[in-house]
Amino acid sequence: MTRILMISDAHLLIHAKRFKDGCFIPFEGRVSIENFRKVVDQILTEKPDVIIIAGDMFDQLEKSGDFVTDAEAAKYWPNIQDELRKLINGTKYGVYALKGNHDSSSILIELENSLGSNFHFVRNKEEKVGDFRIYFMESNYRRGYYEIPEEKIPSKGDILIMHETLPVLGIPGLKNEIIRELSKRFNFIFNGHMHSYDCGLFGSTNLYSLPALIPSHKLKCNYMIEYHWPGDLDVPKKKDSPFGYVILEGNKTRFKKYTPVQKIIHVNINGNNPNDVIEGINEVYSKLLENEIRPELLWVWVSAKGVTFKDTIRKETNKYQKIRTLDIFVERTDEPKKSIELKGIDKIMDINELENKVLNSLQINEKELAQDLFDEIFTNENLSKKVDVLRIALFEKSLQLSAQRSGIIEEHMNEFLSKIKQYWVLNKK
Ligand SMILES: [Mn+2]
Repeated sequence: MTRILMISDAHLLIHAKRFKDGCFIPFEGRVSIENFRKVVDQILTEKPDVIIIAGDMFDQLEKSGDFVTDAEAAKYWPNIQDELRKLINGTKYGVYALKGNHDSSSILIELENSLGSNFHFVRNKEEKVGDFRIYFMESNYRRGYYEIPEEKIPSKGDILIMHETLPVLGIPGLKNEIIRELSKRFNFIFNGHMHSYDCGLFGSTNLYSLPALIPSHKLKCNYMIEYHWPGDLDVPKKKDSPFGYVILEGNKTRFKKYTPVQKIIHVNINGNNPNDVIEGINEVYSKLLENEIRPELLWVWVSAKGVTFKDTIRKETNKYQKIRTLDIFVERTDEPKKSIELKGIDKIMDINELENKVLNSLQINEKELAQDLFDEIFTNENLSKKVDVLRIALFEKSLQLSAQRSGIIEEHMNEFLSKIKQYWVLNKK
């Protein structure tokens, strides 16, 4: 019986972009490699016949849409390739890799060239591996698009490996008809991209969602410890590791856990105003420091209610340099924030008013990006200064710069700026 082991979404190279200098590997990158090494050792004890990568193993895609430079990624390659070689040598049929939406083909081609004939980069193709016929469907994922073109829907086989968005937790994803059709055509479907293990979704008992192999920059509900503020900080909510891989043998599947080196923490602050949130952050972070001997291994994602700007929180978390705060989410409330106002114009316009006006005038797909821009530009610090012509010009310039970084095309940016301009002029008179 062929024993297949599936891994997915390690996002190994994502920390490469953080520091663009020389041969310095940031701490986060080193921890990822350490995790990868540990999980590879664990995988080898399972004695799989073949290892399948279901996408986003390497991840060279930056938020801007650019790829991490090869020079940056190069620092990681010797380590990553060593581990991949171990996997290849520990199996009968080697490693098969599917490209995820964060992977670049050039990397997978290069791996195929350097690792030899037992590393297979497969695209929209069926392979016979041991007892199984396995179809590898390359990711059709695009933001806001959840179809699979007719000609790309594979015909039939034992196993389908794919990397698509599934419609879980209220987020949009692959259409139910497509899921049903695929689950009729294959005995097993294993899907990457979702970062969490699940089976039998949408009534398709043969559909499996693969876990993320190790933690990366994306939390996607994969925390292991959760703090709630206000709440009893001595008893945070704890969960088993959600990371790991899946083994298929005969018609039996098993999810095997991997316990990462670092602690993945979700801090949930529920405040009524910025002062509350600041207090909450400091209480939770002090508790974290108090309880941990190696605070650098605390990887924290913060979600907060009661502030408009991430920067308010970032300022506090920055005081705890040892703790790694990976990302901050701010839950928006629609109530106007009286404390934050645009000064220097006759009628003081509330920031929420401006933001709502601008956002409402944009297309849905531009809204999210515009919201990011607002987060970045409208910090408390920026707003406390008087708005004058020069400041408006600076504001426009910063918007343009962040737009470039966020991959917004110039035409859209200009349209966006002209919309904002109306409001400045309107309110100056
Ligand atoms: Mn993905």
